[in-house]
Amino acid sequence: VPTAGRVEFRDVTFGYPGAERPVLDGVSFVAEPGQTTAIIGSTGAGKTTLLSLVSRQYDPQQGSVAIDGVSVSDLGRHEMASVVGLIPQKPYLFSGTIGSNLRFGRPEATDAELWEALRVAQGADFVREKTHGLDERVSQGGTNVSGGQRQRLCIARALVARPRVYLFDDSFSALDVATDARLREGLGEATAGATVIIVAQRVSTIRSADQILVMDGGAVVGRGTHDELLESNETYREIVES
Ligand code: DCP
Ligand code: MG
Repeated sequence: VPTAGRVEFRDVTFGYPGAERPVLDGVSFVAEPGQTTAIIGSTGAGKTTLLSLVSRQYDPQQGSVAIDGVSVSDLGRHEMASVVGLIPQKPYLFSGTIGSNLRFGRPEATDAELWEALRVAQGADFVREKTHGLDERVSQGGTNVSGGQRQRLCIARALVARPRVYLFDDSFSALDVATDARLREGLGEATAGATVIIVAQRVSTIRSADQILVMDGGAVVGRGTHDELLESNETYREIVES
């Protein structure tokens, strides 16, 4: 399996425009290809903000964010879409069909590839039940797709694009434990070789991660495996026990 997508943060400081205090303060870490890096931390800790710097919705005021040694600020918008696949905390659809949503990152994808991505994302059944299948129309504010279904479509959309880096922002918390486990098992295969970063709340979602980053107040206050952090990190123990 070819591997690529090494993400490196070097001493990154970032504050939202107009805000007094930085939201991220001196964040450094490496997320390796072929591995899963999980990020855990209380609400407002800066997890979504961190991911938004990888996908370059914002640029840091200090420090650098690089993918495979290239600063993300040197990647164009179009290039970015094929390098980074973000599954946002609030998943969104574009007005169009289910198929056009799934093909967003790779217009030439075949129907078979879309169905395979849907299968992995645990979304094939509900799409099959739609009268028009992949040609079913959806709209941004549409009600014919539930929140959970929307999330699965966003996961499938990212898989179709085959990026080097996958960013899952709290994509699994709303799923029941069995679906969560099944989905992540399939994802393990589908994303093999890529860099996977998962923001999560459930310990069951992150305990098998190769590396866990513990965030608190905009800083990384711990890193290690589940067992290492249980042993050494008070903040992690508090999160796990809550
Ligand atoms: N923030 C802001 N402006 C934005 C987004 C966030 O000022 N457009 C602030 C709110 C928080 C801090 O930045 O104080 C970090 O927000 P994040 O969304 O990054 O926090 P998390 O993703 O960790 O929180 P949650 O677990 O609730 O998703
Ligand atoms: Mg968030």
